[in-house]
Amino acid sequence: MPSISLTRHLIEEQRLGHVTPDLRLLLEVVARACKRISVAVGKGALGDVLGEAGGDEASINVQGEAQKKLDVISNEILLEANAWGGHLAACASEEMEHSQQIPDAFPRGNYLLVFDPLDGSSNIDINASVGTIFSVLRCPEGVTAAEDHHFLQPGSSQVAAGYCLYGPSTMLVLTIGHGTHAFTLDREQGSFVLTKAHMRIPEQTREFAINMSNQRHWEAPTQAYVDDLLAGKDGARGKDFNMRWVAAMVGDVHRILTRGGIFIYPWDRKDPSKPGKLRLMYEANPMAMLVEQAGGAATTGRERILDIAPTSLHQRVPVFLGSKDEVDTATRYHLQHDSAAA
Ligand code: AFP
Repeated sequence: MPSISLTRHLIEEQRLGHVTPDLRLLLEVVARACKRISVAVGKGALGDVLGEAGGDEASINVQGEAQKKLDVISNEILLEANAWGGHLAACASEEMEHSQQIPDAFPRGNYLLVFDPLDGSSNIDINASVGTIFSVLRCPEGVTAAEDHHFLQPGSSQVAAGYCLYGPSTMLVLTIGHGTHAFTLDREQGSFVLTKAHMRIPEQTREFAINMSNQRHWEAPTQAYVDDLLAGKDGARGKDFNMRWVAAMVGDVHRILTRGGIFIYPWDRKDPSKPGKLRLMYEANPMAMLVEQAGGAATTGRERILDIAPTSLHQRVPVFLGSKDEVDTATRYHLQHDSAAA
């Protein structure tokens, strides 16, 4: 069976009218950047890429989080690749306060790219999985100088979404709205090869992913839902559950796309001003598109993530995503709580 490269897959999708030449070439540029990030991540302690950025003075990003060297390196790789890529009007990143237009001197296109250049970067120094998450939107008609507010489109407007998982193997998982497909990096050839077409998430699951250390800070319906998972076959759910937590969204989502499960990062009162930890534009939205395209579901516990009208580039949302029936059950706990409280 001849292997199908990412390039061939995207050309076949273009022939089917599922992707424009410009978007195809943009996705190839992003994939090449992810290959370079994979090389940098793979160097580990041999590559002077570990630890905090900024030397003696900790470098704090717009999220108020200490930046890792690889956060900065990965961001630079994606910016540089797309400056000359020729298919972007502007890009935005977890690591940058504002979006960045493609300078006039560079070739420009009609798409907006928003990304988390290195998701799960607290895993870097312990050699655990990390990843890059990206989302592609159309630049609004007639806009020649895209600004932050042009990115504020609901997740249902995404034309493509994907992640690259830097784990034991490097895998690119991508959707352009016609299924979710996985490609594995063939390091000898230097190309991504299709290894799983049309990923499907089982509708039911016995596996959940959540950071249990925050339990005392969750709101009542989240507590009730997780308590019932923990009660197992002796409780309301009548079956036992297992738990996993990678602490890198890309790793947890990839497991769910591979074998099912539910991933939860709920609202908690540790910082009541924040409606959740995960960011809508470059974590929740792209992952929600990938999961829905694989037959799963993604909500805030109350509403479909892809329907949210964004209000700011770095806004945060609660996230419940994965096996459709389980996400529906978790969402029902929250909606029933609200209607009882009303
Ligand atoms: P970092 O990029 O700061 O490691 O955060 C990763 C993340 O945004 C997401 O990828 C994980 O699912 C989640 O945070 C892990 O959060 P905890 O540190 O609370 O486990």
